[in-house]
Amino acid sequence: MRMVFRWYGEGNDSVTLPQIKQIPGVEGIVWALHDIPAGEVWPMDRILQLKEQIEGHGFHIEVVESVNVHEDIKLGLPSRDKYIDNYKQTIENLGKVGVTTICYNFMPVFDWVRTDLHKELEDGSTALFYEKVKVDAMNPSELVHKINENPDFTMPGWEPERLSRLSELFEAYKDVTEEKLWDHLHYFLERIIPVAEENGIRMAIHPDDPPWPIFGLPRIMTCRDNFRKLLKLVDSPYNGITLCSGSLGANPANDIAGMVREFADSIPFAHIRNVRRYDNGDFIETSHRARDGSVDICDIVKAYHENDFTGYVRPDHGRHLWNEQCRPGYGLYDRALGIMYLWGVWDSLERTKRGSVSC
Ligand code: DNO
Repeated sequence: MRMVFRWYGEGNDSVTLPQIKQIPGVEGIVWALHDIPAGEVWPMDRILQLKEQIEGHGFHIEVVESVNVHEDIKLGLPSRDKYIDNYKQTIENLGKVGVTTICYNFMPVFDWVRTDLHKELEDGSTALFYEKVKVDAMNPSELVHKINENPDFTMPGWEPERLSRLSELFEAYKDVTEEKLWDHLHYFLERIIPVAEENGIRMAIHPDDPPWPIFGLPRIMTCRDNFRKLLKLVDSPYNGITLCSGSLGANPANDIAGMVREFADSIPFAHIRNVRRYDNGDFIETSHRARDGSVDICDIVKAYHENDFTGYVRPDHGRHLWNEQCRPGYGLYDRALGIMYLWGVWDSLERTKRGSVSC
């Protein structure tokens, strides 16, 4: 398990590289050029700039999260070829600087969705919360109306330029069934995986969060069967998964440790975090500790350990602790605590395996 930490870049993140340096065992920074719109090529000079900055603090830049996929590719529009060519060029550029893993997602329009970014937990900390009835009640036109009424209405993962095109996008997705979305993913992967392969980069798709359709839009990266299907679309070690225990954990039917055991060789990158599910379909993010949420983080780490996992791992969304002002879910403290929990489980498994006192 190779520990990495997501960082949004200078001026864009409350956490600093020197702070990350003091978290035990973090070897690399998970990064992206967040200001480059989906569909555009990541310029080499910008990549090199960030490389120098991150490496200057003793971290590697092997993991990128994410290179976002243009909506026209997900929609299967004729213009997709142009954006796929740009995507290939970005893969090549990233290959030149030693990137080995690219995380991406194939969620129509929205990335992760929550209804409350600062819901208070019983210990006084706050965390991201999803209230199912609220999202279920929001149909596309209501959503568009809400955004038109309040142009500042936004959520993390909702890129402003996508929001301004929201009604147009809902209209465009009207006829995109799950089956069509699969076809569009297939088309994309058939073209980019050979390029990833040539450049030594493993593509790792992120599950949909939450792992079910929202606002009438299809979502397909949701469960074990669908990951099986994904891996068959293009049979290559470069076609892989970012297994996110928190995203998949929102659905009680997902046996995440089982997925780790089945897909271990196809998981270059793991996101490990916990969520607490409620019977009505709501969920809240908790500390990483197994007993604080509904996801058995210990068993998940055990499953990676059994498979001698040498891929990258990052803690994922954390709670906001001790009045920390940070990007929702991306503070320093709870993610650092999460890392120590993951190392604790991992090191004790190592010790048991080796039967020695040293980890
Ligand atoms: C949330 C993240 C996601 C992820 C993208 C990958 O915190 O896990 O936003 O970065 O879905 O493309």
